[in-house]
Amino acid sequence: RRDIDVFKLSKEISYALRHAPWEYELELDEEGWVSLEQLLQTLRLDQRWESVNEQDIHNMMEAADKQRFEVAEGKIRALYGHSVPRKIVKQAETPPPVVYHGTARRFAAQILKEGLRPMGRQYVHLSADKETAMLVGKRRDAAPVLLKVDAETARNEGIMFYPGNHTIWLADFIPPKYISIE
Ligand code: HQG
Repeated sequence: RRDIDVFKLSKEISYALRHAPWEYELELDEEGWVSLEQLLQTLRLDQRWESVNEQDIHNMMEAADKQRFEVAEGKIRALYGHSVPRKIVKQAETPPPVVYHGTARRFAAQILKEGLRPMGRQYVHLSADKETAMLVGKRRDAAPVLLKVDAETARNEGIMFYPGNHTIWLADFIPPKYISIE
């Protein structure tokens, strides 16, 4: 059996479950779940993954720096990051009073003016801690801007927040009045 590269596997499964399930003949349910067995079967059609099994999925999740997926009752879903046309249904919950968003310097002025938009994804991605937000921003800029979101006021004024994983929070849109530079 050839060794599975769990990092490449994570990238492929992220792509399948967040962006293009139809390329794998998968259909997400409204909360983003698919059958784990169906996912494994479709992956095995690719010779890189011909021997992939459920244990590999667990190894992949253990080895990851972030909690990207959830497995339960024979199903798997991506916890955040989706761009599929049908919006994944999330249950609103109370966020921490302050959440953060790391972004590139070149985007900061526009965000402060018009708010945080989901752009290519379904939801705006926020972080409960500054470190995570900075890492997110560093994907786009070596010296990212750390934005602070007054989630407590936003929530009290009707903005909904949804849990992604234990550090990531999602929102539909964050108006500029709740955003400041940290
Ligand atoms: C920016 C990764 C101009 C926003 C990460 C960001 C995260 C605006 C970019 C997760 C804007 C969108 C998501 C506005 C937002 N004007 N720019 N009004 N509003 N932006 O990748 O939050 O490793 O879709 O600041 O770690 O960077 O894949 O969102 O720079 O958790 O698991 O538009 O994806 O997780 O970029 O990252 P993205 P994100 P994984």
